Amino acid sequence: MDTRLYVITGHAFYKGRSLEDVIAAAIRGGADCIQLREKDYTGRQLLEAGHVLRRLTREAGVNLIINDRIDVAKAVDADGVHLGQGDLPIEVAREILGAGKIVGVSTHNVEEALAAERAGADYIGLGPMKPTQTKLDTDPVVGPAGVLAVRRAVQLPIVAIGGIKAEDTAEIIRNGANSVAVISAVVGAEDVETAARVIRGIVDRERGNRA
Ligand code: TZP
Ligand code: MG
Repeated sequence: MDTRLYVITGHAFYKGRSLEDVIAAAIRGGADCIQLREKDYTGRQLLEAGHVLRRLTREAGVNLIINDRIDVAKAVDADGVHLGQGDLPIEVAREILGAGKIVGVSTHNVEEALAAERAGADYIGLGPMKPTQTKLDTDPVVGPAGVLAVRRAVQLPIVAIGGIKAEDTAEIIRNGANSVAVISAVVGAEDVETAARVIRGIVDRERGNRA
């Protein structure tokens, strides 16, 4: 599951714009994976948003991942799910979703990264890179230095997350992350498309520079 700019939904940041407008702009700017994550949505609201995102992502040929909810992922025929440390285990998600689906896991250190790899995850989220107002219950900061340690330990694609802005991106990619995942820096931007394009450009440049 190679991705370069992984954009996660966050309706609180939309400034009155629609989900469809915000995510379509992010995709035009270079988002190549979209995750539906709305902690305060009902199942019904997630399903509705999931259908909108499935249409947009399918048209654009980008992956759609659903956070936490394997049932919603199955219902909208998403490309996969993203699981936290407390969510259902990877093998259960695979059993429910069937073959060929993407399963990502949130990790916060080398031990969790190794466990996710052993359990057969397709990629790991790693964070937070910085403190963030978007997820206040967040774990201790891993930081860009933590990416180096995890990169040495696992082969899996690393998607860095948490408080990432354009100016943080180069160091994170240089330290071995494949991709950055962002909420506020893209979906909360005045110009969503440009914000995505700037971050995507940095990822492309730094990955191109990688030995
Ligand atoms: N997981 C760890 S930090 C975070 C999540 C979902 C929030 C990321 O949001 P932002 O606005 O990019 O800091
Ligand atoms: Mg979760």
